[in-house]
Amino acid sequence: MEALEYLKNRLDKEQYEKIEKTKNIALYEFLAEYIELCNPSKIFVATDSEEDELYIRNRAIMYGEERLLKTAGHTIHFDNYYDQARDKEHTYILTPHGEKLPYLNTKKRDEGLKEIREIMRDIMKGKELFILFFSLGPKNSPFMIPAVQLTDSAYVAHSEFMLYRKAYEVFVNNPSLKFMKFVHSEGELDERNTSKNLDKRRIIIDLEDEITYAANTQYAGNTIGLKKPAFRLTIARAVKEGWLSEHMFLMGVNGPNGRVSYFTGAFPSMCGKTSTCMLIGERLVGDDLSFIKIINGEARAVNVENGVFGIIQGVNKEDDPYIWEVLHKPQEIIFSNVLIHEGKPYWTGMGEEIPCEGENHSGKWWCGKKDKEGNEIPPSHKNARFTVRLEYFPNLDREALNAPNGVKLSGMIFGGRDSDTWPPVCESFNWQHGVIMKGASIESETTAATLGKEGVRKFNIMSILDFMSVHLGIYLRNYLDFGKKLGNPPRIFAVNYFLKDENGEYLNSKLDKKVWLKWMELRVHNEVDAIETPIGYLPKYEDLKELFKEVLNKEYTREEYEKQFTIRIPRLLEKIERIRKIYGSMDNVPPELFQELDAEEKRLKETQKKFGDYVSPFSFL
Ligand code: SPV
Ligand code: MN
Repeated sequence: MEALEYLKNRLDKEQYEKIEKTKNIALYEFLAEYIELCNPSKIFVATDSEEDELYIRNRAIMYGEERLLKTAGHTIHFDNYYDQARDKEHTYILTPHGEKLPYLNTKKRDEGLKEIREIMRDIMKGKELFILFFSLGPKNSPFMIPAVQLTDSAYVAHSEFMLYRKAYEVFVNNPSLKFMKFVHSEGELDERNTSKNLDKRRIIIDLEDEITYAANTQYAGNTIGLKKPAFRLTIARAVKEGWLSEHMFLMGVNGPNGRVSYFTGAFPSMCGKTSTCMLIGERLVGDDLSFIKIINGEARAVNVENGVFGIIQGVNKEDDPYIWEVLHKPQEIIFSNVLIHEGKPYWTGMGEEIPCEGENHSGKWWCGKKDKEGNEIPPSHKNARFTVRLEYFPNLDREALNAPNGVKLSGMIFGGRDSDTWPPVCESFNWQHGVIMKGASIESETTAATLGKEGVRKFNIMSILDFMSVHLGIYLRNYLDFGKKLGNPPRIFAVNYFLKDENGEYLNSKLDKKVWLKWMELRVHNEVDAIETPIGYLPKYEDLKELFKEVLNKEYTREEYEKQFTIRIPRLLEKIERIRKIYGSMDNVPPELFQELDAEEKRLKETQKKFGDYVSPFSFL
């Protein structure tokens, strides 16, 4: 009880009592250790009360991390000009002896802990520490992972209240509660209230103690412990316990006669993840992270979160009516790294004229302004975002969001930006085929929005590569085994919204994805037939023709269908070769992976012999 004694000395009576009420000794020890290390000058403990939440909102304004905008409830937060995205380079997974992972940086545990402790010593001097309690997944459910966040950023604390389920009461009701731990400090701030010491920016993931650290950064993808730091912990925990923690949206697709079927979807960024789960007329449950567990013999899924930290670039009235509506109401919204002019937010691609002056992530801004490197600064950063609660969305499936046992998962969708290989939609033969040939084979072409060459294919297994805190082979082993435990595992689909013809023209319109979803919905209930091809099941022309008419009131021609669904054998064979090479260079890869690659290659080569390089879907009838 030394820890409790220590806390009594460091906290005001009112704050101390909130902690003491939990009777959680592990919590006392955690808090005492990090208060001693970071040495804040003031400490606030947030319960689940409205009053405590309001205190934090006000602190964000008082400390200048957020500023009020014209519309009630709207605020703006800026991150440092060089702190606009996840810092992969300075994110480390700690491993016992510094063992390497195929794609992420690792560090020897002792050394990593020593380094972060040095960086964090006295880092909160002069600052206020916020102690916060949340749950990953629905509270008091088989999915719940309780979590405690320590942060000296009122912006981070405020964001978490919008994005996660409050859980102080859960702690109070269960003194032996185990929890994940997140420690963040924005470090010293500059005159714009953004993190100053970016050279000491670190994100450290300690899988052993299930604790993460973030220092000298404010960008939410680095600092919101429950989001991406936690995700690296939950991937590892899921592998240990035999469930799935995925970088996936969760949505309900409306089927015939009031039926709703739930799908998860994994897409690399800028490949249609948000636009799919926000489709007009369907049901949003979550846009970023899902937990999937087996309950009573069924795969069931929940949204880990309770809010959206979404990309704002390109959000306009026509393409994103739901988001547009949410962003234009007087309700709690944090805009980050957009342009502010006369108290109003502006962003690239909003479909309105953008003023030629204002304030943005670079400070005072004007059209044509250049940065230190000589690059022209756009009005809003391409990764500028909005933070809101899910409850604001008119398309939210409230019941699904709050269901303690989640929803029955009917299908999983994998997609990437692919101009020339995959057809627009394809169903795998079975779980193993889908896991390997769809999920584990995702590649996505780089866009003009990222640095480097355009159109380069980047491997991104399950769109989770940035967070892959365990060895890929072990992750895949768990995935394959997960399906084996299910009598009727979710169907696995691949989609590609970016297929082009030989002249470089897109073969599909933005809205076609709705038709693919409706087709998948019918497939999971065995209500439409499909064509068996070497890469999986493709839709039949007649079914799509009917769906295009019904869903989009569009005449879908045989010619369009044939172009879109032609099996491009040379491209598919090249892809198999690339994927084989990637996994071939690793150890510990499940042998099923190579078996699936070989089998698909064989099927493709046989088809090639029979029909040539480019095979019309009609050939298989
Ligand atoms: C992503 O990049 O996948 C995001 C945003 O969802 S971040 O929180 O930065 O990870
Ligand atoms: Mn994400």
